[in-house]
Amino acid sequence: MNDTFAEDVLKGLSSTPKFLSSKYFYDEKGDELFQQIMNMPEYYLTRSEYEIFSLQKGQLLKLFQRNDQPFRLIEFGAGDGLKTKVLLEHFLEKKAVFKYTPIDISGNVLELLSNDLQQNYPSLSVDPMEGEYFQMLEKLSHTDSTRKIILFLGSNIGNFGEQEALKFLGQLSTKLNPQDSLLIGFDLKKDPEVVLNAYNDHSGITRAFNLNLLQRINNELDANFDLTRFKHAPFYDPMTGATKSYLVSMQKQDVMIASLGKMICFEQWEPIYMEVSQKYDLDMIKNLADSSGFKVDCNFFDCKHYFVDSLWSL
Ligand code: AVJ
Repeated sequence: MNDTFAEDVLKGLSSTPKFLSSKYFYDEKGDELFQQIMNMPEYYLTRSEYEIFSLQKGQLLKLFQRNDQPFRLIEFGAGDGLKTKVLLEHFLEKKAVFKYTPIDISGNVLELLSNDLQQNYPSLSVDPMEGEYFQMLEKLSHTDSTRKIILFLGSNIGNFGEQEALKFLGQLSTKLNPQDSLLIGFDLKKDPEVVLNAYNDHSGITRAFNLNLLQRINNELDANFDLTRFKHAPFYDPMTGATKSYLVSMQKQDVMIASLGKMICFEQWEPIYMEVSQKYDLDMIKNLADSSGFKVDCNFFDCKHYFVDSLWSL
């Protein structure tokens, strides 16, 4: 586990241009900072999806249940499940027959979520799986033929960028049965100022979230990044919809990563590419579905049309 982290850091910081993978943001401190991000006034994504679920949970249940069939809700990367709870609560109230399977690579996250759900909804059947998404789907397919509804929410797909998203979804489509569906959350193109502010908040939480990855490298790989010498710089390109975050070295400097025995040299104003948060429009979404083996059944929007949860089938 730590080995891949070390390898990926070494690879990214030895490349031109330098990059780090946003999947490494989420150590304990990173989890905490992301919680804070979701509560910031600028970070509209969480609230938009929460609104979609609150106002359209009835319609979603109808589509998930079809002719009163049982189903299994499988959530990729569930986190604290705050938004999902809106659905779970409603489905229980309507006496729907379903199981909830959060999948996550962090056993810790899963245990917190499962305990919390059992406490709050004793009648809910929770069946968590710890591991990689596709491996766990594969495992399930041997033991269970119940209709699967995959939840991939919160614009998590945005971190893949367009090409990687295509690859991921193409693979996913081969792991599903004809009756299965995918509910996937996309952040939509909108006023560039609104997008940019979500990644450049006034309180500096997103800045801290990015810098925390350098701190993590200091902690886990015995490096000596001076966090005050890097500037958080996010950009939104309204044409491609890519929001990219960089940490830019404010001066020429050398950083030692002791456990790798590696010196990393920065020129003044040299960036480290940290994250992409891809924004979509409806044409891009339709193209993505078509070219990955899905079709779009139905789109669920919030009132402002900031965000869409798109229901796909094969
Ligand atoms: C968890 C990928 C949905 O890209 O909006 C939030 C992560 N990064 N602020 C996003 C994130 C900076 C977030 N996702």
